[in-house]
Amino acid sequence: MPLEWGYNEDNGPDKWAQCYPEANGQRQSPIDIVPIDLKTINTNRRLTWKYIPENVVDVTNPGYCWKVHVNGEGSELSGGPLEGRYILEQFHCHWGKTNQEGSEHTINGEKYAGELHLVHWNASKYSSFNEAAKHPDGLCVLGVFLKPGRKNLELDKIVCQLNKIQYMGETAKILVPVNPGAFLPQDSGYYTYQGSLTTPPCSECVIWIVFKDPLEISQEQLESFRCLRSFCLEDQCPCDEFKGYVKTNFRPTLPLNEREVKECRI
Ligand code: 1SD
Ligand code: ZN
Repeated sequence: MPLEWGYNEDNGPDKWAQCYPEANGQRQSPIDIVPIDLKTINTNRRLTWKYIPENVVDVTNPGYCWKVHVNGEGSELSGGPLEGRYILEQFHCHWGKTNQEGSEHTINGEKYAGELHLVHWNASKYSSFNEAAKHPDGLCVLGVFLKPGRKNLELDKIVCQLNKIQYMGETAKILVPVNPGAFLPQDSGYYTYQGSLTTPPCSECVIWIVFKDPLEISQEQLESFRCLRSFCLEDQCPCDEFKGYVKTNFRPTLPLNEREVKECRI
C-alpha cells in the first residue's frame, strides 16, 4: 500500500488539505523568514538542552524520511520562548532532489540543502506526545539547516545504518550513543514563531525554533538520504516520477498571516 500522502505529483503538499483540512489553516509551517517581519528580542532566558546519548534507540524508514526514536526520559529542552520542560521524542530530516533545495523553512526566499528537526513535547502540561500534539503549545521543534560541506561524524552514526532501512517499514537499532546536542549550532541566534507540523495532519501545535547557523554534512551523506525508498520491500515499486525513491520531502512555505516571528540573540 503506498502512503496516502507524499511528495509526488499525485499526493504532494497541494493535495494534503483534501484529507487533512488543518493543512489549510492560518498557522501553518514552514514559512519564509523575512527580515522585514522580524521582531528582534534579546532574551535573558537562554534556550537550554540536555540530551542523553545512550537513549537514542533506533532509526526507521516511514516511507518519506528517516526518523530516529529517542527514549526521551531525561532528554529535555527549556528556556528561550518555552514555558516548562519539553522532552525529545524523535528527530528526522528533510531534503531535496538537488542541493539547491530541501529545507522547509527559507530565509528571505533562500533554500538550504536540508533541514534537521528535533521534535519535543511539553511534559510540564501534557501526559504524552499524542496528547500534547492536540494543543497549541504542545510541541516544540528545533530546526537546523543543512548545507553541503564536511562529513558530520555524529550524524554518520545514523547514516551508516540507512543501508539497513532502505525500504518503508524497516527499522535498525542505533548501536552507539548519539548526542543530538552535537547537531545544534553553538551560540547561534534563532528565529521562533507559532506554527504546525509540516506533514499531515499538519496540526497547529508547534512552537518552532529555527537556528540561524547551518550544520555541515557531506555530499555523500546527502546522497544516502536520497537512496531511501518510499515503498515496502514486498510491494511493487510505485510508478511515480521519483521511481520509488525518497528524492524530496520538504513542504513549500506557507503564508505568515497574522503571526509574528521573533529573532532571538543568545
Ligand atoms: O515531519 C514530521 C513527522 O514525521 C512527524 O514526526 C511529526 C511529528 O509527529 O512532525 C513532523 S515535523 O513537523 O517535525 N516536520
Ligand atoms: Zn520535520
